[in-house]
Amino acid sequence: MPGTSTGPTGTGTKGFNQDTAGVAGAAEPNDRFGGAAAFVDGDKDGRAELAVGAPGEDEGAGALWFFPATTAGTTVTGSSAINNATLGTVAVKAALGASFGR
Ligand SMILES: [Ca+2]
Ligand SMILES: [Ca+2]
Repeated sequence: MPGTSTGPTGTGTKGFNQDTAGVAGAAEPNDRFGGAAAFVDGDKDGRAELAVGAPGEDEGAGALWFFPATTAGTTVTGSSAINNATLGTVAVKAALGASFGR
């Protein structure tokens, strides 16, 4: 949802899920994609990338997706995903992406 000088606007709102072209994975029951989400300027370029968790992915192992930020906003192009296999963590009911600490 874009922001304006007077606040957020629905015009130009984008939505992503695992069935969006260019997004890794497939939408399945109980994925809980979007169970946690945060905008973080991880590369400190002044634009916030979107991090999305799906704690129910792979029967509760969980996974994370990252969407780049451009001057036109968040984009699927160049998005990536990580899961327990990527991180070398436990897989069973780890619920990776259930929340993002503050
Ligand atoms: Ca899935
Ligand atoms: Ca950035």
